[in-house]
Amino acid sequence: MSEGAHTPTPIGAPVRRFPLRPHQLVSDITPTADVFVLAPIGVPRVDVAAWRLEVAGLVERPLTLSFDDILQFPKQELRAFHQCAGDPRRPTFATRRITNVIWGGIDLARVLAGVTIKPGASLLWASGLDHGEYAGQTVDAYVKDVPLDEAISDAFLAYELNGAPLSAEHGFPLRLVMPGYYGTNSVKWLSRLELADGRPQGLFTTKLYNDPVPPSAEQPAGGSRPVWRTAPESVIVSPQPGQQLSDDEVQIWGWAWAHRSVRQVEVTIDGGRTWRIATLGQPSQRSWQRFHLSWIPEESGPAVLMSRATDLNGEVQPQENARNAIYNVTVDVVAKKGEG
Ligand SMILES: Nc1nc2c(c(=O)[nH]1)N[C@H]1C(S)=C(S)[C@@H](COP(=O)(O)O)O[C@H]1N2
Ligand SMILES: [Mo]
Repeated sequence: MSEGAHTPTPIGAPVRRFPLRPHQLVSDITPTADVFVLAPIGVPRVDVAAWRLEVAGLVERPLTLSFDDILQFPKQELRAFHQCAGDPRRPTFATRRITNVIWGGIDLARVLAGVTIKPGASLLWASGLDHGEYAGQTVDAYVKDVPLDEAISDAFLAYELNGAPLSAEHGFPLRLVMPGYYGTNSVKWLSRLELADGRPQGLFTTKLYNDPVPPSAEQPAGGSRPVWRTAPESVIVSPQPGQQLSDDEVQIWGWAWAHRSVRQVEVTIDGGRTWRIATLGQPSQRSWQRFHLSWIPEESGPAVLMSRATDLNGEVQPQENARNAIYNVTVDVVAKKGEG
């Protein structure tokens, strides 16, 4: 590789696109055209022949890989939910930007096997090629970090989405995917991985994407926590808001997900007074899980349906004021039987 001056990658216009509402999440695998796009700094136009991935930092043997080098590893697939945490400045606002996709690429561990990690490395930094203006500030790269141990066991380098090459918007030619983590950690247009012993000091790991943690006995002044592992969450897909139901049996169904899968979903048909345990499917790899509950409406009038997920650690979806707050659907029941 030539060591010439670094020409900044040309950047196209920013894109923010969120096509689907919860009741539109009808397929298990979200079609690529319906996958949200978050490129707030802009979409880099990468010349794949000149593109390189550097692996550096606390390693004995730094690496520089071309796209052809990446393609030499046998291709793997990863089914995983893909969720945007929402505006980092509004951590308690639920946006429900959720999809479920199939990534094609390789486990990060395949690449790290070649570098020999030095003692003390605890975080993996990932840099994207986008640069420009974000929230009134100038940034020269999108840089994120994730815990190294979990990156070694879980992280994926993706060059395909749902069986087709990654589009420019989704991170061409290569992106990081941290399954079970909020989408912000899955750095697109990946150019550099660095193993480090502390957090990077950029905008996206300091001022942004750190949730406030309330004061506690251990931390009297309170603190902050990186937006990493996905909190338990669920949405009802059907029935949809405003739908008219009769008193025939209906299937209430939807999706539930969490960092390391959901162990229980409960559904209420009376606005939260009583909860019933829904039937819950197993995740395929790191995908979301389908839940369903059959219900025979009895009384005419509006009914408020909600679902709430519990993850493997026993953490339950909160009612409100949270990114993963419970979603509700009001339906209109018109009963035929037993009415005058
Ligand atoms: N380089 C880079 N990677 C990025 C971002 C970004 O702005 N720049 N946005 C992140 C955020 S906030 C999300 S939610 C996901 C969105 O991925 P998608 O557009 O492919 O759906 O990419 C993440 N990776
Ligand atoms: Mo996001």
